[in-house]
Amino acid sequence: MYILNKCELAGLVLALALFGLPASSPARIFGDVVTMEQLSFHPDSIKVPGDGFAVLVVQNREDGPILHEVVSPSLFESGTLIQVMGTGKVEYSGKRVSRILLYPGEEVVIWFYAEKGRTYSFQCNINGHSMQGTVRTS
Ligand SMILES: [Cu+2]
Repeated sequence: MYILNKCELAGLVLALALFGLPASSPARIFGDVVTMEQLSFHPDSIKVPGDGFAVLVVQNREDGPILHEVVSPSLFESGTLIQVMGTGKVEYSGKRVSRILLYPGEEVVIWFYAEKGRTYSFQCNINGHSMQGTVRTS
């Protein structure tokens, strides 16, 4: 069996997103949307099919000038994370994504491979925030 490498996977996912789905609904194209509002993630738990590609969109929708971060050792680990895109600032530790900073109005699109039976958690702990979200797989 031929196994795609990560770049090919990302290209495939991107091609599917751009050409394979109806253009009417951005949410459908880009996957599950989690917003940051009033210092929490909404919804704080989402479910995606296991053993497949998943797309998590995180948007900072605060009314005030509140900076948030997305930190996720499980989502950002090698073998899971495929690509990160968006208007936020992505920080790296070596080659790994360490966190994503989002100002109000910014969003990030996280492409990853969701393994069956896993729970991927993500957090924002900046400035004393204690925000917690999870992606569960079926
Ligand atoms: Cu925050």
